[in-house]
Amino acid sequence: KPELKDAVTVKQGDASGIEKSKSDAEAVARRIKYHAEFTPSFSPEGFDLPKAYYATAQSIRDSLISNWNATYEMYERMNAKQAYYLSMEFLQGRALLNAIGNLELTGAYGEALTKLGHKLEDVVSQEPDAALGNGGLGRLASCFLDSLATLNYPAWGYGLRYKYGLFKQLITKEGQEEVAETWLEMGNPWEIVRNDISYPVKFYGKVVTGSDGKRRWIGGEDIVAVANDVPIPGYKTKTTINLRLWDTKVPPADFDLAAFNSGDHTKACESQANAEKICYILYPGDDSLEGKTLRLKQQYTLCSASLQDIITRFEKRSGENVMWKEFPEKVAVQMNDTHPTLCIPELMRILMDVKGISWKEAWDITQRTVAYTNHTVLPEALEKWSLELMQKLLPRHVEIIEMIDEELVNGIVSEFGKSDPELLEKKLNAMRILENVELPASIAELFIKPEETSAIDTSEVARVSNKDSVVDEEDESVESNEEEEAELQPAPIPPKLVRMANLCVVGGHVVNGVAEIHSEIVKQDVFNDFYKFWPDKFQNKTNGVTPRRWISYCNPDLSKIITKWTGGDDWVLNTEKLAELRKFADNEDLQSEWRAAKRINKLKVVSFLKEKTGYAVSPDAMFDIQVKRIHEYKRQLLNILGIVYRYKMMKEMTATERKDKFTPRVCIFGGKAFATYAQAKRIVKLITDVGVTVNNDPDIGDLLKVVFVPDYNVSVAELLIPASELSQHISTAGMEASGTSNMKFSMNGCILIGTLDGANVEIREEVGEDNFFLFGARAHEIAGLRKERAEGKFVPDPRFEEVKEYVRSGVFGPYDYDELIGSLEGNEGFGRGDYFLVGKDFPSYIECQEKVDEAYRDQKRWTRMSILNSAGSYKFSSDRTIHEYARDIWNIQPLELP
Ligand code: B1H
Repeated sequence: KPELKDAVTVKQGDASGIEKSKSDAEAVARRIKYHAEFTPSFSPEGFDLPKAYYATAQSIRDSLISNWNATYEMYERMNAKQAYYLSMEFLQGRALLNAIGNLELTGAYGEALTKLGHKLEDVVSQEPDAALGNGGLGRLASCFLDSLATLNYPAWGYGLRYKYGLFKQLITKEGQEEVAETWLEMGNPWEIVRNDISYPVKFYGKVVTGSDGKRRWIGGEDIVAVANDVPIPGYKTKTTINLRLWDTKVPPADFDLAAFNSGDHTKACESQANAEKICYILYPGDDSLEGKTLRLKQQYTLCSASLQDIITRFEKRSGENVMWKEFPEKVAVQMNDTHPTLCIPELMRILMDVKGISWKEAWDITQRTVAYTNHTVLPEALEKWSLELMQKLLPRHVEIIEMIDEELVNGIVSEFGKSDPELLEKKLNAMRILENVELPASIAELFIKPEETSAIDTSEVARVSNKDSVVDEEDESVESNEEEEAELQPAPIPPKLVRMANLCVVGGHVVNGVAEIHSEIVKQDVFNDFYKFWPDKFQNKTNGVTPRRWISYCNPDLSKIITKWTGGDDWVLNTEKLAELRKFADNEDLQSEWRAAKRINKLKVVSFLKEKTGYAVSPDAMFDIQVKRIHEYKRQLLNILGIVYRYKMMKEMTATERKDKFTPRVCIFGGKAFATYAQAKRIVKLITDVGVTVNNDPDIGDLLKVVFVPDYNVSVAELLIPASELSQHISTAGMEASGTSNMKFSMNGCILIGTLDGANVEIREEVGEDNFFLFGARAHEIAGLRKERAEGKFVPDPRFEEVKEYVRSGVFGPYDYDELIGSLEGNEGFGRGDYFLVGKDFPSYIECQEKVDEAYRDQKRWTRMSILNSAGSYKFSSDRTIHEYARDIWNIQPLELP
C-alpha cells in the first residue's frame, strides 16, 4: 500500500486556520493529511487512492461547510424570498473536481496531491457517481443548483437520499443486465446528517371531524424524515447553497420491544424496515411511470418533509408576527414535473388543518407559492394515480383534491354556461382533475337525456361521457355498434384516477415547458383547454446546462483555447463571450489548436473504450456519438439501421470503392434501458450484435466501428462529449421535450445531426443552419403521417426494406429480431405500425449522413463548423435559464456574501 508521505507534518487541530492561505498547496496538503489521520473513515495504515480521495473530499468539505454556514446565516438575517426546487431526482455525478474548481483551488489541490504521492485526476476518478436520477430531468435539476449558487440566488434543492441510485448496467452476450448501484458503500463525504432536523410523515389512517369542526387526519403509520445536507458551492463566489435530501426512519420510540422480547424479531424490526424502504431505491423509469404505493410514499415524503421544513423556516424568520398571506412573498416552490404534485394538497392541509387558515386563503397562498414545469408530452408519462390507492394512503389529501376538483368544475360551468352541454362536457373531460369520477348531481343532470332515465345515476353519466370522448365522432357505425354491445354487456367500470398534471396546472401560478417548441405543444395540444382558460399562466423556459461542469472541468484543453481567443476566462460566467469565437472561425492558428484539443480528448476515449469494451478504435476516424436513455422515441434504432445500411453497402463494394465513398467512423452508443422495456433492450442487443460483426470484419477495418459503452452516466458523459465530432439527436419530431446533451455537445464543438425537435430547433437557430445536419419530418406533420400509415398509404423506401431484411437474415447472429423489426411494420397501434416513423425518416436520414461524410473530408470546413457550434452555444447556459426562472416565476433577487 502507498504510504502517506512525510513531506508534510500535521498535528491535531491543523484543519483550522487554513482559509487564510487557501491557495497555498502546502496548506492544502496539510488539510488532506489531517483528514487522512484524524477523521477515521479508513484504517490508519497506508494512503491508497480510495483513502486519498476520501481525505481530499473531507478537506474541501471543511471550506464548503464554512461557506454554507455563512450563506445560511445571511439568509436568516436578510429574510429574503427563497426559491425551493423540489425534485424526485438529482443527477449530481461526481462532486470533487467541481468543488475544487468552483473554489478556484484546482492548482493548489493538484500540487498538494503530488506532494502526497498521487495525481489529482486519479484521486478524482475514485469518486462514485451520485446517480440519484434517470436522465435529463435529474441532471437539469443538478445544473440548476450549480447556477443558483453561482448567481447567488437564495435557493435550495429538496430531494430524497436513495440508498441505491440508478442501476449499474452490464453488457453481456444477452444484452443489458442490471445490478444494484451501491454508491454509499464507502461512505459519502459530501453529506452532513442533520440529526436535529427531522419531521413526522404520516400514511394511511382516517380523517375525523374534531370538536372544533376541523378535519383531522389521525392513526395510520408514522415515520420520520431526517435531513441530509449536501453543500452546493457556486463558482467564484462564497455562496454555498443546500441540497437537502430526506432519509426515512421509524420514530425512535416506536421500536416494538414487546415483540422483540417475546422472540418475534421479524415483527420487532418490521416497522423500521418499512420506513427505511421508502428511500431504498430510485425508480428507474424515464418517461414511464409506476403506479406503486412505494412510489407514492416517496413522493409524499418529499413533499411533506420539505414543506414542513419550509414552513418552520418561514415561521422562525417571521418571529412573533406570522403573516400567512405573506408566505408567497418569502417562498417559491418549483415542482420538477408532476412528481412533487402532492405539494399542493399538502400545503393546503398544513395551512388549514394545522395552522387554522380558511380554505379560501389557503388556496390563494398555495397558488401563489407553487409553479410547475412540464418535461414531457408522452401520454404514458403524464402521471395518473389510482384514486382508491391514494384514498387509502392519503385520505385527507383526497378530500382536498376532491374539493379542488369541485371548485374547478364550478369554474368551468360558470365560464362555459349550461347552454351547450356538448362543449361543457368536452371541457370537463379535458380539464377535470378526477377522471371517471361522478360529477356533482346538479351538473351531471345536464348530460342526461330525459328519456334515458328518470333517476339520476351519476356513476353511469361519468362512464358514458368518458366513453363518448374516445369515440370518433364521424364514425357513426362504430358508435352505434358499441352502444348495442353496451346494452348486452355491462361495460367494465373504468378506474377512478387523479390526473396529477391537471392538478399542477390548476394549483400553480405558472406552467412552463422546457424548450420553445415544447412550450408551444403544451399550449396548443396537451393543455390547450387550460391555456384558453388561463393564457397568462403559460411560459417557456428553455433548458440550459452549467458551463462549469460541461466545458471548464470536462474539457480543460478546449477551455484554455477559448480563454486565449476570447481574451479571458470570463466566458465561464458570461457565456455570451463565446460568440466572440465566431470572428476567428477560419483562423488557421485557432483551427489547428482546436483540432489538437479534440485529438487529445479522442485519445482519452480510445483508451477508455479499449479498457471497457476491448475494442481498439482509431483516433483518426470521426467520433459519432448517441448517448441517452434507450427509448423508441429517441430512435437509437434509426441510428443503428443507418449503420447497418452503411455496412451492407461497404460489403457490396470493392476495397477502393469503400475507401472513396465512406469517411471512417467510430459509432458510439451509450444509455440504459428500463429493465422491463423489452423493445429498448432488443435495441441494445442489436447494437452490440452489429458491433461484434462489424468490428471483427477484416474487410472493414477502421472504416467503421460500432461500440456500445456500458453503464453510461454523468462521468462517462464528461469523457465522451469533449471527444465527440458528430452527435445524434434524432427523436421523432414533437416527442423530445428539450434534450440537454444536445447543448453539451454543441458547447464542446460537436456538430449535431438531428430532427427539428426540442432544443435542437433553438440550437440550430443559434449556430446557423449550415452548421447543423437537419433531416426528417416536422412536428406538425407527424399526426398526418401516422394517419397515412394507418390507412396503408405509406410506401417504404426500398433501402429501408433491404436493411430490415438484412438484419432478419442473421448476418448479426442468431438472435431473433422479428419482434424488433416487426414493430416497424404493419399499419397501426402504439409501438407497432412504426409509431415512431423510423421508416418515414430513414431515407432523409441516410442522405443527410452522406452529407456528413462529405463535410468531414474537408477538415477546414469541419473545424469551422465545430468552432461555430461552441460560439453559438452561449444561450444554453443554465445561468440564462435560472435568471429567467428567478425573474419570471420566482421573483427572487441575488443575495451575495461580502
Ligand atoms: C424528461 C422525464 C421523466 N421528461 C418520468 N420526463 C420519470 C418522466 O421516473 N419517472 O417517472 C422520470 C423522468 N424526463 C426529460 O426532461 C425529457 O425527456 C427531456 O427532453 C428533457 O430535456 C429533460 C429535462 O427537461
